[in-house]
Amino acid sequence: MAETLLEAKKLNNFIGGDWVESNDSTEVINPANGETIVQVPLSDGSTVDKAVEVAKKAQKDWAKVPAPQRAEVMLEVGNLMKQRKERLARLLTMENGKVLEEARGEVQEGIDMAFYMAGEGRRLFGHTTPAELPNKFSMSQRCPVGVVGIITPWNFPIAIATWKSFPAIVAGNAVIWKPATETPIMAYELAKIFEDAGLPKGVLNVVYGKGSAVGDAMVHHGDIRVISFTGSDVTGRNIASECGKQLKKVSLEMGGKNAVIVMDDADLDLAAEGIIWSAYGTSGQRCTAASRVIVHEDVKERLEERLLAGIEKLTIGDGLDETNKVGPIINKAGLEKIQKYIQIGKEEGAKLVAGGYVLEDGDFAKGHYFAPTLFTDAKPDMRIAQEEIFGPVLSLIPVKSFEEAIEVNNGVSYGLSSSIFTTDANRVFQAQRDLDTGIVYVNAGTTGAEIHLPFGGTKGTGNGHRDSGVQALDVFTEWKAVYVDYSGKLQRAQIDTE
Ligand code: UN1
Repeated sequence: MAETLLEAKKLNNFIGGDWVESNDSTEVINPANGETIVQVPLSDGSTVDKAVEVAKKAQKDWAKVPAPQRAEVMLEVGNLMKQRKERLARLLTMENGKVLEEARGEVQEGIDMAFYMAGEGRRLFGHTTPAELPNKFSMSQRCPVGVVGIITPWNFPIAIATWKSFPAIVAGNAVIWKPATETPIMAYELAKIFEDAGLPKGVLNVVYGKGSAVGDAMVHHGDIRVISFTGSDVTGRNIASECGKQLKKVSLEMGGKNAVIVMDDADLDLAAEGIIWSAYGTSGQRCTAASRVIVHEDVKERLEERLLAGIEKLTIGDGLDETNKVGPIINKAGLEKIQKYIQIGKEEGAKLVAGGYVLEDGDFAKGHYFAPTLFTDAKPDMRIAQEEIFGPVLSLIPVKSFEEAIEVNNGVSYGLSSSIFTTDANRVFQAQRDLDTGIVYVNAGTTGAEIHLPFGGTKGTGNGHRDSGVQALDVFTEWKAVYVDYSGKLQRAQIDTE
C-alpha cells in the first residue's frame, strides 16, 4: 500500500531545491501494524550548515518579492494540498496511526492555513501613528527576520508544520524545517507541494535527523534567528535556555493537562459525547486532548454511566479501516509511558473503571494499542491528574461547586485548553474569564482549534507566543519603526515639541 502511494523507498533531505541523499538512515514504522513504510535520512549539523547557507541567499531575494506575490505561492500550495488531500491523509494515517477521518481533518487544517496565509499576504498590516512633530510621518511595519528554524512533532505532522512554515514564508523568511523522525512523510510531501507550487529554491529546506543532532545544530546556528518548537516539555525548556543565551527568539508549545468541567445544569449526553471525542480521539495523543473531567458531584454518577457507554462503542484498530474510531499509539515508548501512569493512578488510589491495559490479541499484537481508560474518584493533586500522559487515559475529579471546578482546572502547571459544559449564561461568561488557558471552549470538548485563531497556552504550556492565527506572524517578523521628516529642517523629538 505504502509503495503505491509513495514513490520513494527512501526519503531525501530537501536543500536549496535539491533532494539530497544522506548516508545514514533509519526505518519509518507504521504504528498500526509494525510494517516498514520508508527509510528516513539521519543528518547531522553539517547538513544544517549547508541548508542555512542556501537559505540565507534565497531569503534575500524572497524578502524582495512583494508579499501579495509571495501569497500567490501559498494559494497554489493550498490548491495542490486540496487536490492531494486523500493521498496525504492516507499517508498520514500510515505514518502516524490516526484514523483516516481525523487524518483528512488534519490535512484540511493545513489547507485552511494555506488559504488563510494567502490572504494575509495582502494584509501584513502595520500601523501608521501620528508623529509628535509637524510635517513628520511615522509608521511601524513587519519585516522578515531572515532564516528561521521550525521543529515539529509527530502527533500533527502536517497541520503544525503549516501553522509555522506558512506564516514564516508569507512574511518573507526562509525556513529550515526539522520534522519528527517518526513522521517524515508529511514533510516530504509538503516540500514537494512547495516545489510544484513554484516556491523559489532554498526558501524551504527540510533536514531530517534522529535525536537532537539536527535540532541542536539549528538552535546553535548563529544565522537562524528564530526557533519555533512544538514538542516535549524537557526539550522545549532546553531550547529556551540555549536560545536565551544567544538572544534568539523562541516560540514554544509543550502540551497541556486539559480539563472538561461538567456542571450540574449541563446537558449530560452532549457533555459525554464531547468528552469521549476529546479524550479518546487520536488515542489521546493531542496536546489539546482532555485528560481530566472535573464534574459536579450531583451529576457524577450519571455522567460516568454515559462515559462508560461511550467507551464501549469505540472501535479500535488500523486507522485505514474506516470502521475504526481509535488508532494505535505512536510507538513502544509511548505505550510504556501510558502503562507507567496506569500503575501510578492505581497506587495513588484512583478507581479504574474502564481499560487500563495494552491490547495484544490477534492483529493488535503487530501494532501498539491501548484500551480507552477511565479513572474515577481522582484527586486534583494526584500525578495522573497533574502530568501529561499523551494517551487515552481520563481521570474524573468530583467537585462541589463552580468555584472549586475553576480552581481545580487552574491548579496544574500547564494552560493550553479547557472546556465547560453548562446551560447557565452567567457561568459561561465567568468561566471564559477565569479559566487560565490559552483556549477555552463552552459546550464542546477541549480539541478542535481553528487555524485563524491563536493556538497556544499559558504557564508551562509555552512562553507566551502563539502558533497559527494572525498572531503567528509576530513570531516570524520584526517590527520596524520608520520616521519620515518632511519639514526640511532639523526637528528634535521630545525637545522641539514645546
Ligand atoms: C496538537 O495536539 O498539538 O485543536 C494540535 C486541535 C487541533 C490541533 C491539535 N486542531 O485539537
